[in-house]
Amino acid sequence: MISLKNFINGELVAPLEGNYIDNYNPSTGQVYGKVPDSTDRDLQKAIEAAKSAFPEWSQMSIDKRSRYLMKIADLIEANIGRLAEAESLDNGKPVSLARRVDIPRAAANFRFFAAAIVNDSTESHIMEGQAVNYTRRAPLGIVGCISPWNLPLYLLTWKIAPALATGNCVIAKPSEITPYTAFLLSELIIEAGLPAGVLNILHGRGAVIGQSIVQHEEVKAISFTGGTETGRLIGKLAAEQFKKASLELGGKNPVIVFDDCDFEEAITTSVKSAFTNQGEICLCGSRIFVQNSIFEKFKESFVKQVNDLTVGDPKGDVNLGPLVSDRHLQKVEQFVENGRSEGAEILIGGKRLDQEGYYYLPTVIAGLDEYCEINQEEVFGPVVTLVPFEDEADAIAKANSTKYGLAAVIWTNDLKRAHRVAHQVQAGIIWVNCWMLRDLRTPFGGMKSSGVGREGGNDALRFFTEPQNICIKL
Ligand code: TXE
Repeated sequence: MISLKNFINGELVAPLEGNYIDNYNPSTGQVYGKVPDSTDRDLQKAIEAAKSAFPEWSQMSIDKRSRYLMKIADLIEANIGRLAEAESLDNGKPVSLARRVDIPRAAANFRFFAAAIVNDSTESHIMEGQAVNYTRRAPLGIVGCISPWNLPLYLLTWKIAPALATGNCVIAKPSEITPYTAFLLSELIIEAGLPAGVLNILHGRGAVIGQSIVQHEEVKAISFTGGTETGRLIGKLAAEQFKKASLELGGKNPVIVFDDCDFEEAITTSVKSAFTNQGEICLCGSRIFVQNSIFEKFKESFVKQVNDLTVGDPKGDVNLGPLVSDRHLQKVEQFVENGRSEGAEILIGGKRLDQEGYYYLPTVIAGLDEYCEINQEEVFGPVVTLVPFEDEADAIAKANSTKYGLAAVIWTNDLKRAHRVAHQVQAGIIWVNCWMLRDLRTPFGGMKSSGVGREGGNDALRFFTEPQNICIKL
């Protein structure tokens, strides 16, 4: 049994009330570990530690702060294998995917923001003959970083790294469903010699310790990634205290396939964009709109490729592992059942794997319009729908028909059309003829109910600092 600890003031400590939550292995459905069920008492300790660490950390030279982050990146890279196995054990994703994507990206996050802060600059505005204004960007103080279970270390570090780089002290709360890599990160942070109290990691339930972090008056900003309803609540609670909040929420991303696209590439990439990480990525393309003229051909080729995907033990050579939890499996299953009663044609999948663990087969659905539940709500699993469209205007209307607006993919070789459509699709991130190509300097985040705020390079540096204008009379 693996028993995790909180990371407070540079030390790994048990929760003060002594309570734990069970941690399940999704590939067996068995409990494999215990997660601290932290309370306000633990939070108070973390706040005190962060408060006393802040003066030194915030005034440290940027170069020195950057070196700490670089060191953490190096240690993550040196432990890729161990971290990838831990991430798979918690989340169910194939170990190979965690090794290739999640863990290297966590290291890249630290490295990116270590470099970004060294290269950052602030503005000055000159009033000729009268005055010079310059902008100072001050860290906020103590900030809260709350992350979800789908890309556990990758998303946690995407928040922690810019917060630390800009001189803040952090109280982080990973998802209680996938806490193991955050715990291993705290061990690496000790090895990196980060000053005590600069980063504190509290484990536990969202509605308990997560909400306490959001509401604590010493916490000046919240960076959150998770479900839209949780984000709505956090946004409200933060607003009551005039706290900054960056909310990265759900998506129901359209993939628009025009008949002039590179057909094979569109198929192969659309299979990836639908089923990578069991479809549990906010950027997954879960609604595929295909132009009428190629709909039948696309359907046939797509299903054929999905049929080749392997599902099974995430330690093996598989494309998909189990879903993250029993609760999530039931939720995905319910969406498909509701779809069936709305007249869905299940082209492939549509059921669990008949074995222990939370496995669900990659599922392709046709025969439903854009307004049915499964095309409106975030399923967040290995379920994709195929819907035909007539022309450009029809594709855009269908793509924009949900409350979400995170990402979209457009497949076409017509340059003008690509721009035209991209400018009309309501999504914060648009990929043309590709998916998931990420440049960490670019704005990252969604429109509509997919959230507020952007977490790309400069946006993150701005979020975690407060501008102060200093005007000097000449
Ligand atoms: O996420 P929650 P859940 C979507 C996806 C999924 C749904 C619900 O559709 O099915 O959200 O997932 C913490 N105050 N996404 O319920 O609850 C929680 O402990 C403060 C999309 O697992 O939003 C965890 O650390 N914190 C998504 C984090 O919030 C609270 C990724 C996310 O959990 C809290 C994951 C509270 N009141 C799910 N309640 C994406 N955008 O990538 C919970 N938390």
